Amino acid sequence: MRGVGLMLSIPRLEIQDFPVAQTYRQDVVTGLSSIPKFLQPKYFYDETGSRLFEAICELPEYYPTRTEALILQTAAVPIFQTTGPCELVELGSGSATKTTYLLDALVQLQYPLVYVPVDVSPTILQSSAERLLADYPQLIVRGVVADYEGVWARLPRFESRRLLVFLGSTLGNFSQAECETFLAKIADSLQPQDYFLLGVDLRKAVPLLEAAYNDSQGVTAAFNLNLLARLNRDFDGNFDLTQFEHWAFYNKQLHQIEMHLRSLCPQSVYLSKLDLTVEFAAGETIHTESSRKFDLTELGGLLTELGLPTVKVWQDPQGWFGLLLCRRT
Ligand code: AVJ
Repeated sequence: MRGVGLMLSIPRLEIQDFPVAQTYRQDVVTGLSSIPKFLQPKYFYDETGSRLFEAICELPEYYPTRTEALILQTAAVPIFQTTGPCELVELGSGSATKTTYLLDALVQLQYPLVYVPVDVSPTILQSSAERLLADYPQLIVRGVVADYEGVWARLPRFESRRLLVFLGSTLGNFSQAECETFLAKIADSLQPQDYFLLGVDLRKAVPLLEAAYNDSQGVTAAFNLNLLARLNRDFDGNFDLTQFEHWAFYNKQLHQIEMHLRSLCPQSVYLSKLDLTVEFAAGETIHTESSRKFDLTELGGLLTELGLPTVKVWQDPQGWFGLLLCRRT
């Protein structure tokens, strides 16, 4: 037998499973039966889709990931000098590549390292956590498998203060109304004196925006079309991927990139496991994603209204991307 209880140790990794809403079937039926047709962007991220998204982040035309990383390098230490010691909760942590800038800052300031990644993919969560644990010997990870739709509001707390992080301009996938609801839920889930760190893509010259979603190597097109391959696989469908094309453009009125899949001919598609027939006219589209681009003043106003006033904002020198540190009042 070992000593008398003095060796008690805490496991460095725990992953908790919150049930993810099972609405995939219904969402597909609803979207493909609507006029105009649409599918929710969260369904891009099967294994191939997640891999293609990582490839998008490395594209020369896709500036957001690299620009946000650059900002984080400068901002990380000042962020924690503002917040003081706190636990780090990240929504949609994914590969957690950018998280290392934040963890490095915690190390540098000699603060405790408690990281709570929240992601829908248990495999990505597990592998990114293991990599971080190997790189940061003082780190404790309490991962949660969940989607963004509210379960994270009930996360157990490990430190008295929390920094909730939502990076990569994922907020841009929400409509204005959804965005307000989501941010209100975030404000609601935080306690006074907690902090919220938000990374958002900003409005800029249209050619730059459109190039980021129409890359010359066709990776974004493959990412978009993969959604049809996924539906074929999951619902035994017969989408002919050569009869659809990727279409992305900037909608100036709504300040958003829109991605669609456009039918090249009149055609009929059958998804056997849904017993669903979908008719397409030539040129008809499925709207697969909106990626809104933000105005910092406008967004700051909304955050303040919701009880999350901005305490500091960082941007890259070109003003392409913004990082907002907000404090729960
Ligand atoms: C992960 C939603 C921020 O909107 O730029 C990249 C997804 N889609 N290229 C974005 C995406 C096409 C990305 N977000």
